[in-house]
Amino acid sequence: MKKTWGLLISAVAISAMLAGCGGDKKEAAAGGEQAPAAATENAINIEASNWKFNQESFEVKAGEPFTINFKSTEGFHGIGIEGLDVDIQNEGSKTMTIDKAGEYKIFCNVICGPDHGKMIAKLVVK
Ligand SMILES: [Cu+2]
Repeated sequence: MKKTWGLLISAVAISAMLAGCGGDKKEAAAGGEQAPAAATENAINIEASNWKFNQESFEVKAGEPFTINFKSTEGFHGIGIEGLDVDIQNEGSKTMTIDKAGEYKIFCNVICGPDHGKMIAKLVVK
């Protein structure tokens, strides 16, 4: 009898774990930019200060929706990404899917000061 209980409890625990991480995969197939930010599991957090971004490169997966969360933590900055429709100033989010792997240049799109030109990072799509 004790063994049965043990099995039952672990079965319940396992199914709870599976339920926990199985959700929301349907969104991925749709692609596009309409999905609300909360629907994506993948997010990159880009922060800008005088005069740099918080990371030199950011990585996302090709064909999977992701959300860019951008924030200026010091000064007033923005981001654009070469070849992509990204244009955020000061603070904001954008959800998108990039199908083509490659490297995209992230730059500050606000003339923010003397070292504005140094505000460059990379978006690596794998
Ligand atoms: Cu700038």
